[in-house]
Amino acid sequence: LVVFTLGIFAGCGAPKQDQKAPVAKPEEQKARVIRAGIGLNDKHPQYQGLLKFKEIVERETKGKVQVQIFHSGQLGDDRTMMEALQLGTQEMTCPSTAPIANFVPEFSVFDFPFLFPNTAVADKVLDGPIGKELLDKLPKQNMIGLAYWENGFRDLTNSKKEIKTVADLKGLKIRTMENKLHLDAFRLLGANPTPMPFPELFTAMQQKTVDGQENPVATIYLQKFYEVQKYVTDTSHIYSPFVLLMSKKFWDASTPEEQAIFKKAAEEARDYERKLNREANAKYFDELAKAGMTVTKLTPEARAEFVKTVKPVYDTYKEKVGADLLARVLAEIEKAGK
Ligand code: KDG
Repeated sequence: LVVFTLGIFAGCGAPKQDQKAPVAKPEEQKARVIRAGIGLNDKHPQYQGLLKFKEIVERETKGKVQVQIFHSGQLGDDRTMMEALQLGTQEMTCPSTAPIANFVPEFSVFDFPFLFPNTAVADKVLDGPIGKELLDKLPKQNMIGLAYWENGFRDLTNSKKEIKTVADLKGLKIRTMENKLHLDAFRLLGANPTPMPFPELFTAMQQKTVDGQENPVATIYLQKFYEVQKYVTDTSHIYSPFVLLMSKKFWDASTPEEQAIFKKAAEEARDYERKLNREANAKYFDELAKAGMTVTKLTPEARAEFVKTVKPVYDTYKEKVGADLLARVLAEIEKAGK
């Protein structure tokens, strides 16, 4: 009896011999999904930029490609997400160039301290031939670089004391991104730097595992770092570009028309993200003061001392990024500034 009953149930589920799998008409085919993950939260211009990217891609592909956005490190930290892109288990992310340098070392060339004089010059270099030359190195790492977005000029915060000069940094435990050049720059400044993924940072500051960190003002304000940090100084020591990255697996599985849409959407959303980001970075210093932080502006002399103290990384990292590449970046900056 048991065997008989099981036989009946098994028979129910089995497809009939003559039954064919239904063929979906093109418009009924399931949409392909881009899961885009970032470390920052949904208040940051980077998230707004991704919403713009989503809007363009979904409209132009007539819904055939859908974009889902995951903020606040829900899909992991920058390194984990880039590894997922390489494997094809996640489709997009948008890290700073600093963690990308762990995959393509040349990306550190944009992270030299006090390199870009302003955002207009940064745009010219990044959106020009050198920027493209670096993006073209990503496919070898199974990633596609769609466009440079902006994180911005990084400023310094801490919970211990006001930083007016290089000497004030002595011994402070500062979280940096996972990038050797950043670590060395902070060692030269006399700090005690420690690399840490972004999603762990807030708790580390709250629990005083680190004294301070450095990020653009938009991040400091929008991530509410003022709740756990007392002092902010406008060091602007490094300009951080973002790179909008796509998994090469997903890119290769897309039609040339779709690829063109991704590229165009990445660039349109870039202009929007940069605009919002610049507005945010201009306005949030005042907000940080209102939120109770002590805001310190470096005197020209103090700034000159910061510039001089970190200068040796230009020698140490020249060979690592390529002396020729660094020279060309410096020449482009010179040209763009004129
Ligand atoms: O979403 C991007 C962030 O994860 C990260 O790149 C932000 O500048 C950053 C940092 O300090 O980690």
